[in-house]
Amino acid sequence: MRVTVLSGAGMSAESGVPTFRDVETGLWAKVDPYEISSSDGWRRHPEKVWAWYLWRHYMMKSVAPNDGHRAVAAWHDGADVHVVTQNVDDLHERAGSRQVYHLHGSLFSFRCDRCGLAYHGALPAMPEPVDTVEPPMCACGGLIRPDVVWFGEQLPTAAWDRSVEAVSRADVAIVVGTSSIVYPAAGLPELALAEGIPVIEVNPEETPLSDRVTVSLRETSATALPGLLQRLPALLG
Ligand code: BJW
Ligand code: ZN
Repeated sequence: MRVTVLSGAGMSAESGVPTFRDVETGLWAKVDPYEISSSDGWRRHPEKVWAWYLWRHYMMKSVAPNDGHRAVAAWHDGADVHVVTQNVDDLHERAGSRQVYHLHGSLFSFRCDRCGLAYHGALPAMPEPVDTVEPPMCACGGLIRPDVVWFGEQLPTAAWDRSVEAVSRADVAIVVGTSSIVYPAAGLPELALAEGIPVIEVNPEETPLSDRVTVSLRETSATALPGLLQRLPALLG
């Protein structure tokens, strides 16, 4: 059985990582996404963007995988599992998943915004958010940025290609914890459906995808994913 998991921020919510769009607790309840997570925002005020990502980097180092991540990792024992994630954390890998494709990059990798050189320098601890921190400068004069994908930027080609292949070859796609509004990632479940592959959505809330999927489970990831592989025959008939 080939299972492709497509995960978003809700996958890590029960690990204590805030989602983006929750009205009260979401990251973007406090900051404007197009100021803080776009290439234009970076050009306008890199010191604001850098401070925000240092805080998120610090937060992500202190969290642990939840039962949802662990369930997906355990599926590797009996199935060919591929994980396509929009998340920039490393919780799937830390739970033990092996074939993980990061569509929106990683918050554990940094590079120069001009020459692309990887940055391995120390990062200041940032337990609380602050307004501004000057980003380090590369020898070429560029600025060090997180290796994540902002609005208006292309997704990494290799991760995208592997994700498309993993979806196209899947027997079932499981979409977990994403609002399914950010493209091109949100096009992957549509691709599965167009190819006749069953899609199961796990999300406590309705999304624009909900009325098109094969099965919609209104549960959280840490509740629904343990045992889901065993439930598949009953769910898919
Ligand atoms: C639970 C739960 C629990 C809670 N269990 N579930 C108009 C139409 C179509 C496209 C566009 C358009 N205008 C512009 C675009 C393109 C744009 C886009 O899609 N915009 C739309 C928002 C309109 N896309 C791009 O720009 C992409 N690039 C691109 O298209 O390149 C081509 C191009 C190049 C040049 C010019 C033009 C085009 C890049 C997108 C990059 C997104 N980057 C971010 C930031 C990454 C770094 C970081 O982490 O800071 O990625 S934005 C943010 O959104 C982040 C996420 O990965 C992404 C998706 O969010 P996600 O994961 O869905 O989280 P939420 O918060 O939205 O949802 C959480 C869900 O979990 C909710 O449904 C909850 O109910 C649920 N949940 N608890 C299960 N316990
Ligand atoms: Zn450089």
